[in-house]
Amino acid sequence: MFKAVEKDLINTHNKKIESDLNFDYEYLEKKLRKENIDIHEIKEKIKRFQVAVPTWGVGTGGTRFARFPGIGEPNNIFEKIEDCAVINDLVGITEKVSPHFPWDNVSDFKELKEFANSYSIGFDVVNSNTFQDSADSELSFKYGSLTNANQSIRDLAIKVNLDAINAGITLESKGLTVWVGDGGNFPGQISFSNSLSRYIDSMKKIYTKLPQDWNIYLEHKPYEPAFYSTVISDWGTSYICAKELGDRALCLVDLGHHLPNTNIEMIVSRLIDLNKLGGFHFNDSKFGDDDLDAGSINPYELFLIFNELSSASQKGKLNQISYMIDQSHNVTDPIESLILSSNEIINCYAKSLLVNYDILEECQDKADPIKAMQLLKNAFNTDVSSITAMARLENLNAINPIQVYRSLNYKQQKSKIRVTNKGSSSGIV
Ligand code: LRH
Ligand code: MN
Repeated sequence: MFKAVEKDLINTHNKKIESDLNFDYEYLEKKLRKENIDIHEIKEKIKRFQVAVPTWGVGTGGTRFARFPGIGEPNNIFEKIEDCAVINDLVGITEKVSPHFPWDNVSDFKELKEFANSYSIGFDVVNSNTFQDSADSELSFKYGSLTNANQSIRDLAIKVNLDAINAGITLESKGLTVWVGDGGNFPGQISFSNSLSRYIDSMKKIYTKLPQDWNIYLEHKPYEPAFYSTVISDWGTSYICAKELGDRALCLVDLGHHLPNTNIEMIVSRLIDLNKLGGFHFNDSKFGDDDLDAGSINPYELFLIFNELSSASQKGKLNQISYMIDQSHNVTDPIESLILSSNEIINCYAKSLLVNYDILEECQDKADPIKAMQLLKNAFNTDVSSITAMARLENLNAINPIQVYRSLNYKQQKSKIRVTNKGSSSGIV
């Protein structure tokens, strides 16, 4: 660790602001002690939290209209891992990256594993891409991948997933996320029934090839790229398919994959009770699958999701959950956005640890909504930044990661050695 950002540089910055942090931390310690909350216990839990960074998130993202790459952009998986290591050296909670195949394909995955090791970066759940055609492919996923009416195209989509698993085995990953954009743009275009049974049939062929210690994560999404019907459009369909596949098939909740005003925290509670919650793609949105920075639009919703996770965890109902970020950074430096997003996520987790869930349940059973709301709002309105910063300091990471990052002039430095692609192409990556 600290190959991307020197430990001494971080230490120098921390020294200048450590006393302010101690002041804030001691003040919060006293405040929480009055509520019988042990700040140290929370800090230790914070130190064990990890969220994976998407390799496709460190390059500037775009929309169908345009993508405006910044300077010093990473152009391949090795440069992307360098950037992910910068984030982790500064925040300490993003030790793993979630790769995407074939976007991150290399000729030697062992070499990639060693390269990442040299930065103390590991590999979390891998993602398969059957929503784009590879340049040399005769067959196309234009009319679907795992659900395509053409068996050879379904077989190709299955192969893309098995190749992702093989890459992941070398990278010591323990899971595969399958998101398919399969669907139709017009009434009558696809058979709702046949496409679903073809999906389950194809996924069974992938599931049987899953290493015994792996999980497969089914990611639902209501629309885009299909704009009339999507085969795996909601959590219910995802749950039915995961149940059909087996115990190691779980549901992944991408926060942006819900229609406006959907109560996502209730979906999380349902999937926990159904023992099928497997993971998250954290981001935020105002309208559609905007892939904005987590906690940037609706941080209270992110808190309420952790509220369900922490109350279930305290009741021993929570499986091992894969926390990942899935964002598209169109107008910011992706490294800064990922630093801020990881901080928003861990702050919401920390706030959820301030809630006394036994008292909350009493309020619910006594039909006292005001007291229940106050319990949640008090926790949400508590500034926990001194706890998450103290956890970073004690892990030798940066108290103020953005300040240290900006002092590096990192992208300027990288622009001297990395190829810069001029012009604004379109597309999310
Ligand atoms: C689909 C999605 C999926 C990824 C892709 C980059 O919208 O959320 O998780 O494969 O974005
Ligand atoms: Mn996603």
